[in-house]
Amino acid sequence: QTNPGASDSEVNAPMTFGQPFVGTDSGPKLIREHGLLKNLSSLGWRVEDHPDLDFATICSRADAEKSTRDPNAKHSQLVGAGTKVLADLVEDKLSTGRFPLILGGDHSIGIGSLSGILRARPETGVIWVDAHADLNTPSSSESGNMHGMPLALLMAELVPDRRVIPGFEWMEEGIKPFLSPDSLVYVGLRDVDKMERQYIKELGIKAFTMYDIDHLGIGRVMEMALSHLLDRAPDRPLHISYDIDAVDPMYAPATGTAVRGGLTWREAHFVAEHVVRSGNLASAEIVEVNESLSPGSETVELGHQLVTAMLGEAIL
Ligand code: Z70
Ligand code: MN
Ligand code: MN
Ligand code: MN
Repeated sequence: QTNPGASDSEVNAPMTFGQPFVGTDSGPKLIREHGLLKNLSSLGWRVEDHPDLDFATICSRADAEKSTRDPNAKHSQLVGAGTKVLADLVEDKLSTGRFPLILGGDHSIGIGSLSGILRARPETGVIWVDAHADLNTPSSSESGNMHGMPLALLMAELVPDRRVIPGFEWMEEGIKPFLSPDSLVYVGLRDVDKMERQYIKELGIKAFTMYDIDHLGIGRVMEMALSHLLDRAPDRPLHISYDIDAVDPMYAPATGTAVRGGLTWREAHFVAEHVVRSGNLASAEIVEVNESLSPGSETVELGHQLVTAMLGEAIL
């Protein structure tokens, strides 16, 4: 499968403030050093390698403006400032016809990526591959870590006015990016908080947990996931947000919140390979690779392979 003349824009978003560990910002650099550019070129992409977003500078300005409100969203000024910049960049790449490939960083960057995507193409369907639901609101979160909140911040049903979270006032300006609960599908869930479980049920969000993957197999699960998003809107664009912790820690130990009982090496690849085959994939993201938590493991290699698969590499 090649993409002759297709243009891809690699956006590097080395965010760390959405979670407690250092090292999550090394993901883009390591995946790039693995030969990603050459790989994507040989798949037919014209790659535009965007320099790393400089969150240290963007966020230090935000830090100086720190508010006294306490929304139980740690570093919300920093995450807010960083994701605002990412949203503008992703929106711009999409509206000029490019395919944004976003390398994280922790999963709080999803707030920025999806805001940009939904402003450019509000009808986008989202496949969220993760051990976690990332659906906490600042008030439901037990940790206060913003990488556990991106999807809630995008749903009007859960956070109707984002101005209550310091740093996120920008989400209420201009086109407000909201994700409809029926435009989201989860794959790989196995560590869901009590309130998240309630939200998933109340909002009727389609979720394929590890139980479903054991029961039906990954092939059937991915068919059902895509048919949920595409049956009623066969031409809509799709976005995949791939948290490396969806994969079993046997293969991807270098991540902040490893949870046993995840996707195998092949299941992890299949998810990416199958989404590409729909022909609707318009943007992709990989997050939470943190080499420093398990140095020398094959996690970076896996992350690199999953990105390559999401950009169209097939076995034959
Ligand atoms: C938990 C929380 C989370 C990623 C951990 C964990 C969230 N539900 N997300 N690792 N990527 O803190 O809200
Ligand atoms: Mn490699
Ligand atoms: Mn996540
Ligand atoms: Mn996760």
